[in-house]
Amino acid sequence: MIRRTIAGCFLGAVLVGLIGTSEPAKGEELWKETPAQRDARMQWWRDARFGMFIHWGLYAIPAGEWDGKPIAGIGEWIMDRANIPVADYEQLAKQFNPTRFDAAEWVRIAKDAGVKYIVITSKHHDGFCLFDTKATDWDVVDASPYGKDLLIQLSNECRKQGIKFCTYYSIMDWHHPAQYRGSDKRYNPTKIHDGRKTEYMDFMKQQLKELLDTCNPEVLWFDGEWPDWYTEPDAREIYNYLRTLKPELIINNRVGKGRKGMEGLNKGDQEYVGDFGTPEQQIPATGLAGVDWESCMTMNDTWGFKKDDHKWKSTEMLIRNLIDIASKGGNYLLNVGPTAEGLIPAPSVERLEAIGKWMKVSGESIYGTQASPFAKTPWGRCTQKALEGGKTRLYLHVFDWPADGKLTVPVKNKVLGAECLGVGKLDAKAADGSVVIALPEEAPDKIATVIVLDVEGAVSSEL
Ligand code: JFZ
Repeated sequence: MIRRTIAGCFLGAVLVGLIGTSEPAKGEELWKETPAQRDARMQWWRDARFGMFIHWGLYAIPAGEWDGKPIAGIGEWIMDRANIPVADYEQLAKQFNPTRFDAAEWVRIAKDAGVKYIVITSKHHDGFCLFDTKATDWDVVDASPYGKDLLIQLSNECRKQGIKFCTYYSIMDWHHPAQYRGSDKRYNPTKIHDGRKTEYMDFMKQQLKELLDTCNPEVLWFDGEWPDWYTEPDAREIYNYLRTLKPELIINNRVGKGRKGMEGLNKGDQEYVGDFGTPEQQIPATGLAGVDWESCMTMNDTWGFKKDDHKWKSTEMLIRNLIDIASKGGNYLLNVGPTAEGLIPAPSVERLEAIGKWMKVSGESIYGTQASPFAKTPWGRCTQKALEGGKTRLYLHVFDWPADGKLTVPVKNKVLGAECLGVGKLDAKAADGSVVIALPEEAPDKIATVIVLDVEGAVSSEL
């Protein structure tokens, strides 16, 4: 099942040859690849631009309520927020029976929305595993009546339907016996029992290898890296371990301690491991210069399902967020929190369908594009693609339809043609150092209409 690139096999073979084992020595610097190697590894991810996050676990059962009281905050944190002892929380597993879970349906919903990859929680902070781990019985197969590995089903279905399977893994673990609550009796951040760190590092490695062997994820999306006992050298060990097992694997910045400055990779005095930045619930104003990044965001106010959270963002906001992020050179990881029965909530499905409808007409303005060349576009956003022969295709996402029917684009390049996606050819002429495109009277899409403008040469920012 595990596929490797030729370059990856070669790298792996050299390493095995050098150190005589598949596990690299501590300090081995696998992340120091050439820019060309890195570009090749990141290519599919950069082109994808849109992914679906799935936060699913036992917390979907209480769904934001404990002892008959609503618990404030994000749903997957209920164990911490309601101060639930481990033994009480463990009782939830006996009720976890998502009989309505249908992997094919989830992947269909994702694919129809236009996402190119999914990232699902394999283990959140509560430690409960959605896969059949041999490292503990605290998993869906051993502890729940459902009794089947959820991630194998989903990963198989992703491959069948042609989207990438990726998985989230929390380093902080409120259930593992090597970790315990701090003196303030909070779960966050955990402390580690004296002398038990190696045990926990080995536990993580065992689980991560199991995930690679059974689900073969394309991205490992770490989280919960902030407890003090987990250090940057630990992060390097985990990063190297994984890239040795699967050289083409992509790993987010939360594997290490470099999550600073809009959660990009802080390249100041120290070099941190991790392949992309992870701004959370925010879109960096001008992107993150020099690093790959992905904004993860919720559709309402929680990641894990909460039955009383109805604060859904509008379809307009979600589509414009996707465009905004692409125009700044990032990816959008949009979350759903399925119910304990295994259903993606209807308001999420509706919104994903609407995004999919927009993507069917205008998706080429998102996939495989680069950040806008312009600092300012008062009517909306812009993405671009390099065409053969040094030409440039600009995708102009119009949010505010000009009342005079003229779209002014600040380029001096020779115009090769213009078109409105889903509508047809438009007239475009040079005028006073800009290009003016004659638009239809009414916006064909009130949320965002995409105008394609092809020009000679590269476009440099003048505004
Ligand atoms: C983390 C998780 O805690 C959360 O449950 C969710 O999975 C999200 C995607 O990632 O969110 C965090 C983590 C740390 C902080 C804030 C949000 N923090 O330290 O302020």
